[in-house]
Amino acid sequence: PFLENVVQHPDFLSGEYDTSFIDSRQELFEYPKKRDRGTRLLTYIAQTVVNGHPGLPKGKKPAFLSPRIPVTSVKQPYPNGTKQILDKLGPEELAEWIRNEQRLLLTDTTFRDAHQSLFATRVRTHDLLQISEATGKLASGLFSLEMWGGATFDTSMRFLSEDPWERVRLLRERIPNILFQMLLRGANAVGYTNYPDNVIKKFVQMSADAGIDVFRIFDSLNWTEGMGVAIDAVRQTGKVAEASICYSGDILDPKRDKYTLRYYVDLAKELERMGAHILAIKDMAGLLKPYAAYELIRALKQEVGLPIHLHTHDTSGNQLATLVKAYEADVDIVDAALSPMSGLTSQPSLNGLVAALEGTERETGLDPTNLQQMADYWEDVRHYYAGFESGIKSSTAEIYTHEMPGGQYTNLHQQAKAVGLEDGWDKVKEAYHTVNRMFGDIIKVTPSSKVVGDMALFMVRNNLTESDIYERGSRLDFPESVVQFFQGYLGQPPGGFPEKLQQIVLKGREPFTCRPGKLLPAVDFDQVKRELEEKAGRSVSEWDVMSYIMYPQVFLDREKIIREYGDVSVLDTPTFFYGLRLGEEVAVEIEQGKTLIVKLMSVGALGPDGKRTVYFEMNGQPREVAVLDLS
Ligand code: 3PY
Ligand code: ZN
Repeated sequence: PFLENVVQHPDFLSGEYDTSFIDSRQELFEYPKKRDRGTRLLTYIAQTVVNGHPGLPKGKKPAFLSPRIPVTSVKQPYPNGTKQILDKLGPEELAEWIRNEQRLLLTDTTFRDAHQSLFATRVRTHDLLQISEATGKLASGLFSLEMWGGATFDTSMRFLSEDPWERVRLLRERIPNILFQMLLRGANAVGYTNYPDNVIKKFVQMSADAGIDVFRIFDSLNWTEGMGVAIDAVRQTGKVAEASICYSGDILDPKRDKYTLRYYVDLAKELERMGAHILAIKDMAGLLKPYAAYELIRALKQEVGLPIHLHTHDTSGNQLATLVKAYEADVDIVDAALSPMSGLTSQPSLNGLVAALEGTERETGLDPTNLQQMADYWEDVRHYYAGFESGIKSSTAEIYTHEMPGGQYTNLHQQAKAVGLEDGWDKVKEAYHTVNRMFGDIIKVTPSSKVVGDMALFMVRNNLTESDIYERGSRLDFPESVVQFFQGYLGQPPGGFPEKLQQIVLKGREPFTCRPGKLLPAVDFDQVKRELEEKAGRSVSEWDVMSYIMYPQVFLDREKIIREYGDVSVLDTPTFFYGLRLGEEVAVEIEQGKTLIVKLMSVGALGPDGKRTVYFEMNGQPREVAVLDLS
């Protein structure tokens, strides 16, 4: 342990030591009682049994059926798919292939947006891995799997104690044939604020190295200047730059004259000039009505040379009709989710769409029986996450009024509840609409949607009306995200900021109109690495450094968990969320070929030290761990 302490010491690692290194560092002689992986996992399970998992009721582990994992033979090879086309031909020729393809192509969003929009992005890598080989073999005709980016980066660390990079690498090993697609928030990467240019470039390169093929890039205000660095970075990796226009308003409503058909066509042409390989229509709130989709896609097909990829959310219940009208207008690719993970704030049903188009000229070529097997799996697995479901039971045409993105709708609902505004949810939705108007009718998608949400919550919580803001604004402390937005940290909205409100919010601070990336100093990755090693007390990888740059505190919090419990991603999901029932036994594969059989025997009484001893059997041997009872 002494040598281990020396070689892991941050000063030693950074080379900042001299001959007094050992004498002057007492901590080198402090040897932690090394706890093996088994003990750490038992501690996690004991902790979950005694105190529950954050956000879930404790001590009530529901009964779950084993998920139906489709049986595929290891001998059955993976059929070639779009991944092989990209690897062989490169992005330009892939785009050409898409344009010439007779079939309507599909992206399955089950691994990313579906669970982001339905239950707060909680799906664990464990559950993705169990279905990944079957996905590669049964659905090899998909255009892509949207499986990373957006909120998954943050939440996988924050709530699941996982390494987001590991997720991509493990999935890539098991799905070698279908393109992997991520959602990249332009200059905001996978965060909520602009990053320096060198961070965006490196993030893109690392994502490509980890296994991402298609980068769906958007700017939360449709400000193309904020997208250029990311588009160029993707082009340099040889991967696919799919640039998005974010859809808001209603092109068929003459009263909504800010986001018109002309506006979108001009935007699309600009993205084509900037080097996009594919054009995405990102309808994050599900506002693109069926006949508007037809007009928009027809116009884009006429005026832009890029393949068109449509993404929408089914919050209104109208969006299968939108996909069908888009199909009639010759859209190239559309997004959908496997049926048990579809509908409401998620994407329309992939199984439903495939069936609807059967026998038509551009049918998808996907096998409905195979897709049903995959759907069966997700039907079972969704139950694990019931505790995170939003409770929203029906579609709503109210979406056309408040225009809240699918991924935010459920989240803001939770946030409203958390601050005691459950009854005020109607008020929050109304305030959201008001704030959007006050901000000048902006594009609302992460992170601009978060700014609108923060301001709406602020107004409801403080009982403020629109006129209160104008009359008493100089004495109000606005949320930090709102101040930053009006300063220009998210870029510039079409038509600029409403000046009066901007002055009220900024209180004399100077706004800027240039690209924030130009102002932000470049990050010194070596220096951050040293800083992180100091804080973490271990040597870290460049993947760790990037995760830390994106989410410093979340990364450090995860470090603590890993130190305490080890790698908890190896646990099955019911055990991860609910621990074990008395007498229940599970097998935990901690590495390939190494399995622990864990059985919960009993939970002891509360001791004078506030702890409970939890008794297990591990591989037949009695084991016990004591954990603090926090109740
Ligand atoms: C995200 O940025 O996470 C989104 O899903 C936006 O729609
Ligand atoms: Zn979406």
